[in-house]
Amino acid sequence: MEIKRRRSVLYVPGSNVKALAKALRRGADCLILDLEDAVAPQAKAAARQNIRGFLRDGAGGQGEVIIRINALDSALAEADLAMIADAGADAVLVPKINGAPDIRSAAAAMAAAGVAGKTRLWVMMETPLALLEVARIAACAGARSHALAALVIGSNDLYAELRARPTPDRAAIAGLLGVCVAAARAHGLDVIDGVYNDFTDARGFAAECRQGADMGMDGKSLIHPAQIGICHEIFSPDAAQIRWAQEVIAAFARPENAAKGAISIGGRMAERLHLENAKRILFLAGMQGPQG
Ligand code: 1VU
Repeated sequence: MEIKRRRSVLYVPGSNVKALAKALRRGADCLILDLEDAVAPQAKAAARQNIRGFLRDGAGGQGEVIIRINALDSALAEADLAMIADAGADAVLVPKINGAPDIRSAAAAMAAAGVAGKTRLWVMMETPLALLEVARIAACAGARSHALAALVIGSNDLYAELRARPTPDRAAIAGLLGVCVAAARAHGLDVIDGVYNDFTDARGFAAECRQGADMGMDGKSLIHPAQIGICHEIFSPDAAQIRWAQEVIAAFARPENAAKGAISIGGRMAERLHLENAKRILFLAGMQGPQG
């Protein structure tokens, strides 16, 4: 399975030339250049041109660049995809999907527009229907071209559509987030937590990052560069996790453990199934290649 570092996923409005100009230098693992909600209707065409320029001149760094297009059933998506076909991107993020048929439609629209097959598909999980259908959506993973790679939680839309109230513990949506993580894990996808709107509230943001990381989220959607440092701190493996991973890998590599499925490490059981997680931890810590 491909492992990507996707701890921090920063939205940058395609219409904000100033923010785009410095976006790569901010240090986020991934950038989502937005053509949808962050861009006013009269600014869509200019935003496309800005992003085209960014992709041609600025991209190509270490992280992934993802373009969030307008909804597939809008009059805008075709032009968004035509621009991406021309300029290239690592992935296309499709909003407002409701079920597995939308995944197939999105991949077909990308192909029809001439978007390269290696361009991945990311989808927003932001409608009640999508949340109810997430197992079938995630099961669309595995396509050879325009492969589904990540689920991105759209918590602002979700709260609004559920008529739920946001609270610090996210009680209204926590169960749904857990199901998204399970669906992603079942089909080898990454899952990126939603945004925290108050970018001046570092303490509240850190608490929400911790909650997401504890749940199994691979990273967090960000709206402001000030959120990147805290996000990296919380979504990166800590010293104890790294030590555990090194011990698990070293222990299973010993000849006397070659035929064992479960061993004791410092009085705690480790099973072979922990090996993959241990390799992932070392990769995320920058201490090992993606293949282990
Ligand atoms: O110091 P500089 O002047 O060079 O730069 C400013 C500003 O341009 C930059 N900055 C950003 N750069 C990249 N990406 C960003 N998202 C971003 N935000 C700001 O940072 C420097 C300091 O900025 P600031 O503190 O003065 O903040 P502003 O008033 O400029 O901007 C605040 C908002 C909230 C408007 C801005 O951060 C923003 O537009 N964020 C992204 C909004 C967005 O993309 N919304 C849609 C995704 S959320 C969603 O749909 C839910 C799923």
